[in-house]
Amino acid sequence: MTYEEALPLLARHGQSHLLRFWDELDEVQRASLLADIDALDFDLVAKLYADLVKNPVPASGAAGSSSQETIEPLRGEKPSEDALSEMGLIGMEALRQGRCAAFLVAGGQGTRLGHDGPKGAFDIGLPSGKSLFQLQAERLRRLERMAGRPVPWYIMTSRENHDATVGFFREHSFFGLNKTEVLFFPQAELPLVDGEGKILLSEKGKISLGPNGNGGCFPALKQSGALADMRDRGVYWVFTYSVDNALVRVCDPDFLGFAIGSKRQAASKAVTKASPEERVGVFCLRDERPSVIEYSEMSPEMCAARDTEGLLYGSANIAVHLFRRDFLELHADADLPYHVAHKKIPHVDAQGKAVTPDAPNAWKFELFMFDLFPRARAMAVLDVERAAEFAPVKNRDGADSPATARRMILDLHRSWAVAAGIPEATLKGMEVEVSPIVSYAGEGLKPGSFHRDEARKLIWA
Ligand code: UD2
Repeated sequence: MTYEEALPLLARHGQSHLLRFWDELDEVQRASLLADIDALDFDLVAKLYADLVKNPVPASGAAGSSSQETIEPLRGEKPSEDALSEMGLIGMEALRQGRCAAFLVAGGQGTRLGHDGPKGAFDIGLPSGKSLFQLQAERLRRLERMAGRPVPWYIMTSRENHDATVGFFREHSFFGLNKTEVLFFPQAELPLVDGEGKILLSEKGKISLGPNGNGGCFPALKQSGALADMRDRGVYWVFTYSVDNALVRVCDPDFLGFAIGSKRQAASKAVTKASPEERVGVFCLRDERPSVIEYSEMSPEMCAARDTEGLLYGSANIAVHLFRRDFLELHADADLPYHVAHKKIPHVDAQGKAVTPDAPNAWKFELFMFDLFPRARAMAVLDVERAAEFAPVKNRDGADSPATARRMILDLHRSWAVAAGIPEATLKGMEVEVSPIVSYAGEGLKPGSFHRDEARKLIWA
């Protein structure tokens, strides 16, 4: 696109300010700015601004929202131990047949953590110093050893963190995985807009862009060729999950067996919501369709509602899903609803001065991956134990922080050591960490598996 072509296009959309600093830009900056303008869907941005900012409809699920939709709680299933181990055998057989792939959505910017690299590269402070990526890679390595074949791992990045993510895996030799089984691709971006719908500039020659939400993973799967690659490999189930759960059981055989047995197109894991204000989506039926309503869109009444068992909307989404590949192929281009968030976005103002706002100043538009659920005829929700499977790393400190995730992992591994026959007295005053390569979920451990490091007050396997 040339400057002369950009001018009328921007004028038509009221975005002429994007070329305001043209004369101050060098050739490289000009080419990059024109490329970004050429790639932008101005009609979509105008529609999102009009529908979600200018004339917003009440947040979905908010009490008294305009539509007359019905909303009811959707509770998960709790199979017995025996049933679950039966499901585990079915899931492991599916892994042996190469029917399952891991799909990590890792394009988020992790701003709440205050970490500027890819969130998966974050070291949560375990004695081993392993990053979130390494913990997940080693869980896959353990599964591969049990299944006797590799599990392909697709990783969605964003433009901001793609190179750093790929670089981190290369630096660590893919954590021992075969690099032909680890495939990266970026999701699409959307611009940030101010209260008037004007697209922000992050620098004089750069449009303020951000990843389009984890729901951008479906079109990205298709456009990157990853979905076709899965088909060529005979993948039938796509285990889709968030990078920032330090306890995530990647391609969990029990969950895979549960989904296979459900004969449904989609399945998800749930934990009991910890409190009305916990920042998690909740499962529900909206007009009878399986859905999740995000914490940012629940009304206070909905958060606080209780029944005899506790919170009425107490089945919390932990962003651990299984989708059938054919279901994803059917809906890769689904017109999912956009969600909007008011954010503090640094930018340059009309005078070209860099501004770091101390209050939200811009609107971010995002797609949510759980919005695919209503397109499934029905879905299966598996209740799992929070202490064993959900340790979010969201904030620098306090709740859902590296410290709380570290504590949860070490507590869980201590319980594995006790179950393996290590006396409590031996563990007193010691930290216990078990490598995922040695044990996926506490299986196969015996006293002989463990080593002691007195100096570090550490028992490890
Ligand atoms: C997510 C869930 C929420 C609950 C919570 C538990 C969604 C929409 N919300 O909330 O219901 O399960 O996690 O921890 O799933 N990501 C991308 N691209 C993006 C934005 C995010 O890949 O454009 C990834 C991100 O890297 C992470 C995951 O999505 O792996 C969730 O991140 P988030 O910060 O968007 O979601 P959060 O924590 O607000």
